Amino acid sequence: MKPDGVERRLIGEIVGRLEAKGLHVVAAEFRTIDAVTAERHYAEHAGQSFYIGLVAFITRGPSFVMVVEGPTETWKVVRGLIGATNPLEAAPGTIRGDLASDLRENLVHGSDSSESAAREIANFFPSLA
Ligand code: FUP
Repeated sequence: MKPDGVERRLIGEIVGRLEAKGLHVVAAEFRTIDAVTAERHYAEHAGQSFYIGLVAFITRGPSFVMVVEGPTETWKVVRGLIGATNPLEAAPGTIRGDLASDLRENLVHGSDSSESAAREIANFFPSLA
């Protein structure tokens, strides 16, 4: 969960949606993401016009970083709950569709494949990798 989610007091709402779906939070920390971790996480976007603003946003205050587990293809289940990247295109019923309206400040990140999940868990929770 990104800093906007924490600032807007949506930790309970968003974790509640993950848990209601049957997923388990197996690691979590309230943490201000440092620039090195943020730049590693968003390396694929380096050079894009929105990159500097994105890194500034994600490091501006505490995030609620989590690892969640489910029976199978958890990354896909989480992406379904989150909705489309652009909240204006996210379906009602999804986290972004219901709760967000800004492309940058879209509340949550979710890994987009099991390979990304492994890489991102190693970046944010090296002790679990
Ligand atoms: P997602 O996989 O949904 O997290 O989205 P992307 O990896 O494509 O983009 C990462 C983040 O960059 C998005 F959550 C929002 C932000 N972004 C912008 O701010 N502007 C853009 O034009 C595209 C993405």
